Amino acid sequence: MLALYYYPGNASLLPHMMMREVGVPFEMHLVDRGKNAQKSAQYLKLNPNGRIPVLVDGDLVLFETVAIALHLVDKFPQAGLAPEVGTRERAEFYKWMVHLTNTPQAEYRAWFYPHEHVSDEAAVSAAKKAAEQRLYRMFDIISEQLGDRTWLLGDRFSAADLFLFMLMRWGRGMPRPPRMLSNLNALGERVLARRAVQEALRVEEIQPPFF
Ligand SMILES: N[C@@H](CCC(=O)N[C@@H](CS)C(=O)NCC(=O)O)C(=O)O
Repeated sequence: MLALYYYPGNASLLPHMMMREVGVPFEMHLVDRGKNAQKSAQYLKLNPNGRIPVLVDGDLVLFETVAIALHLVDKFPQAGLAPEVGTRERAEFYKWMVHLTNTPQAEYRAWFYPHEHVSDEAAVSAAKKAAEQRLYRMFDIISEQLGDRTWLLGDRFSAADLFLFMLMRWGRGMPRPPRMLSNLNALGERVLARRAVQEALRVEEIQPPFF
């Protein structure tokens, strides 16, 4: 049985939505951030970085959201969450998954945890503002790349769209949230309309606004 270590709305939401898309049975274990459980000795055995999520698949223990996502697309190819291996579309899929994780997702760390990026307490709010400006630029570029396509890969829905939805959600409290870009907003609505996504949000007790 697959087991996901999660906290509502955290990066665990991507594998959670994916497993609901697949329709596979899985267990969910709450990592109680209110009690800093992600830094507990027990959790650090699963992820020595003390970060969420972790996926346990038998004796395989995986950390890193995108590694988990890629493992799920490979393990459940019938779910069609990624194009076929070796195709041009698959390469585009890799591009988006890697871009989303090492560009906006990484930048969000600087926005959510600006104190980790500066040694001077007085510089924290400037560091957050700078991260915000970089995030705006990143979402502008994603929006330009998306253009009038339905999904990041064009006509084909993939896990990359779920990933983008989660990242848009994280920015919902910014003065200029990603949804203000009309094509991103439309993609967000399309993702939100999926039954698997609604189920994941319901189970995590996430309330509107969703993104
Ligand atoms: N690169 C990691 C980042 C994970 C990450 O930053 N998770 C956040 C929640 S979204 C977390 O665990 N924050 C709590 C902490 O850092 O103590 C991944 O993609 O899995």
